[in-house]
Amino acid sequence: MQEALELAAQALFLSNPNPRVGCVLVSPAGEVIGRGFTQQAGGPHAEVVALRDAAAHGRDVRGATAWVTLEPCAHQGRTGPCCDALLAAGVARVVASLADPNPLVSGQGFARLRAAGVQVDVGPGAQASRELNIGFFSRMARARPWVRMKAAASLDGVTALANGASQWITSEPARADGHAWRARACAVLTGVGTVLADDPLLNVRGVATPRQPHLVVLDSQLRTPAAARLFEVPDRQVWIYTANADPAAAAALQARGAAVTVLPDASGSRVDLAALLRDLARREVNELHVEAGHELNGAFLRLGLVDELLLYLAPVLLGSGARGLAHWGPLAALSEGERLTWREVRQVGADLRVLARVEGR
Ligand code: AOF
Ligand code: ZN
Repeated sequence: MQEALELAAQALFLSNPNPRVGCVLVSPAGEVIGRGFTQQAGGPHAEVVALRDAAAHGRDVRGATAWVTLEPCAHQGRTGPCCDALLAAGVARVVASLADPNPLVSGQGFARLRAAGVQVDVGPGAQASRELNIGFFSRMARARPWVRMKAAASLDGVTALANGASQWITSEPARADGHAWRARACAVLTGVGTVLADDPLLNVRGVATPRQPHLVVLDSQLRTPAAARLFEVPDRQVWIYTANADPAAAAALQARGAAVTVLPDASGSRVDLAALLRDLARREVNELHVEAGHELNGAFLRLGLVDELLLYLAPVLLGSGARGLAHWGPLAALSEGERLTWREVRQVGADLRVLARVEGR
């Protein structure tokens, strides 16, 4: 199962919005006879890739055990059911890390295999498989993406000077690492303030990836310039969410290829962030990578919509009068703070990378 998990990790940038799944086929004699991991959406699943691998080498799969990091699917989606492929090949036993949370599949894959006389065992590698697919599980179980907020700050938590200057607080290795985190996300999200201030591309650069994450821009008044550079990135969609229902304002952005969605909150002047996350789940966003300024970061935190923080801390102090990571106070008591648990702290180049998860997620 360890090898199946390593295969699954190879689908990290590839299989979105499909879960990252790995499969190892082992003969009755104990030899590995096929390996596979999930391909691009619409392409074959891990089990089918492993079966094809075995067939390509002329290896007999009858009586084999399939070690797979997720329940084999039983439904007809973009591809045919993996259960049927495993049964047709004569697999005798399936060991799966955990059940597929997709309601189209959940439990039915195991049931179909057992009904056909296949021995099914569930559990090994469950935690690692779930972590690898944290966004997929979030979308299936909560109907919203896993929200990872990325920021770069000084050691004293400053993300920009009072005059807005923020490029570049952290060093090149930390920025490159940030691109790898973008690459695994289904979508990157930012605010119109960042678009106007930096004219960013917000795509993946310097990391080999077969696909680009889509881009979400929160723009309550539709101030995104039609000439913004973000429209020049090929092979991704741009989704603009707004509270401005003026069709003429939307038309110029639609002409640049963006999809414009009007989703006001109760005040009517801002985007409803909870509804936004529901809509992104509908668009099959598993992991949402938020790279925004302190206002939008604060709005997400205030509403309890952040799951995880990815923070790069540079060895510099930038002092007061500067902007923090998120603007969402002032709090009346320490107990009102958002509590986190450390996931990982490591050095990346000259900077520290801190992964912290909101308590209870
Ligand atoms: C598997 N093995 O490697 C993966 C599975 O539209 P489709 O046909 O590609 O099906 C997508 C669904 O299949 C996805 O939502 C999830 O439930 C399951 N993913 N299943 O047997 C795999 N990636
Ligand atoms: Zn499948």
